[in-house]
Amino acid sequence: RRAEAFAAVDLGASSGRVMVGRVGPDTLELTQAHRFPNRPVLLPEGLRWDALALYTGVLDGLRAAGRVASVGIDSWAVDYGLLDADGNLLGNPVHYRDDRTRGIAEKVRATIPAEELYATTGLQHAPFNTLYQLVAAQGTAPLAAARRLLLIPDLIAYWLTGEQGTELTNASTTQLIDPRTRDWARPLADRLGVDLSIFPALRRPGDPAGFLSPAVLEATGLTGPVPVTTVASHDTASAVAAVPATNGERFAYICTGTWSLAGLELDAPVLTEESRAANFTNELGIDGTVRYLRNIMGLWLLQECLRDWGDPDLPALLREAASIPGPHAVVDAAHPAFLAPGRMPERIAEACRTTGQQPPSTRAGLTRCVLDSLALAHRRAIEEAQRLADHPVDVVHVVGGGTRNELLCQLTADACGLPVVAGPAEASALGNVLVQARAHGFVGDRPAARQLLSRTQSLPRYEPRGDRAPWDVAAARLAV
Ligand code: ADP
Ligand code: LRH
Repeated sequence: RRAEAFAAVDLGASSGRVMVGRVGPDTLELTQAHRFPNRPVLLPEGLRWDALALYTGVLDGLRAAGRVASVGIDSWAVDYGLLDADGNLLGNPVHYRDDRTRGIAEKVRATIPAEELYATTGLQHAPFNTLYQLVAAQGTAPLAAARRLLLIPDLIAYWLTGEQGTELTNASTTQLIDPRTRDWARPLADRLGVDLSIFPALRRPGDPAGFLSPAVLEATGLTGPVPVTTVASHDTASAVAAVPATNGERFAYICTGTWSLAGLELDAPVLTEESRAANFTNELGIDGTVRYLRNIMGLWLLQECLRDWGDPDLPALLREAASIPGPHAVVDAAHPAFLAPGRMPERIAEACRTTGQQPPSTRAGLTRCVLDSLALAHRRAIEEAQRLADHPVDVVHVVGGGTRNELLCQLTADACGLPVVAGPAEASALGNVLVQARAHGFVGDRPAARQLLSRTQSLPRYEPRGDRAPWDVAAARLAV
């Protein structure tokens, strides 16, 4: 068959993009139709997503994309919009970095102990899990008026098609799904007073999700019918679907962007007490897989430093950072203390002092501290995941925007003592495209899709340098 074009709407925490993927038997080409910033807004009521600006970006992108066989949508996890009885959006979706969930996890644990929560949902303990957001919202006017809750990609799909659903991989980040049954954890929701009937029916990657509405066709200049296909709508699930592992390879992955999500693709969840204590999450992937991973603060740390410094030239800063020998000062890059925005250089310096380390005195030094800290957190997550899941690996696939940071890739290889294969940078968009292409018969199963990726994408390889002793020393400085 000849190649066909698919549009991937991929909304990340720092930018949204509409990409066009052309897929054929030996073809996988991705081009950017439109990229737009995703700028959260701090209102008096709290930190909010600008859902209308994102939707406008999506429409502009679809117009620029032109004729495609289908459209798929993925975005960051856990957040949602509420609809009233008429299907209208109730307020601006709350940002997962908003502090409304402070103290809520403790409240939830008074009803359901942490051990039981983990054994039932397999989810990491993160303050922003949808469950905690919903408990925090209990008794508020928007939730009382809401008849529907749509996760962000499902909200965009609803606006494009008029049809509603809840996509499973993203639903698995709500802390309301049982990863063994891959269905709602109903008794748990009942005990916490969370009404699951607010969620529309579950859909799975590959399921049809309606057609662009006449109004959307007119706004984008497209000619219908244009189907929307359900993809792995959690951006990290789409990114893992696009890890270019070759057949039989024993691999770990790191999805690097605003976050670093580091872990393994497994056949079954790991729900042990040890896994809970290590704060690994069991989110769902395509084809019945489990994404067993740890959330690490990621390049958010660097983004926030750059913002504080008035956005200096990144390539120059990275060149300077690369010339500094390391690792010296490091911080715990998985620590939730770094979740909120603001004052990042100072907060990192404080964290250095708290662990008895001299904070770097220059911007390049602080940049190096962030990247060394990320490399160390990557190594720790990958080592612990292998042990907790009894699943050894020989190679680390790094995907996402962070692969454009060569220093981060090299430091990750050095710290892990394993080769790093870097790319694709637009993994979420490619995973989105590949799931659509598969649903429409243009690509085979998961191994075939991965073979296609490894044949067609440019994938630089980083061999580990030096010995790991300095990394052990740096890690010891963080051990409590
Ligand atoms: P998200 O999907 O979370 O919005 P991306 O996958 O787009 O994030 O990755 C964004 C990150 O990629 C930025 O924070 C930046 O650190 C990094 N990045 C992007 N381009 C470059 C580049 N040319 N050099 C170094 N880093 C880059
Ligand atoms: C990355 C991501 C991650 C979630 C976070 C809220 O974009 O989806 O997997 O934990 O956002």
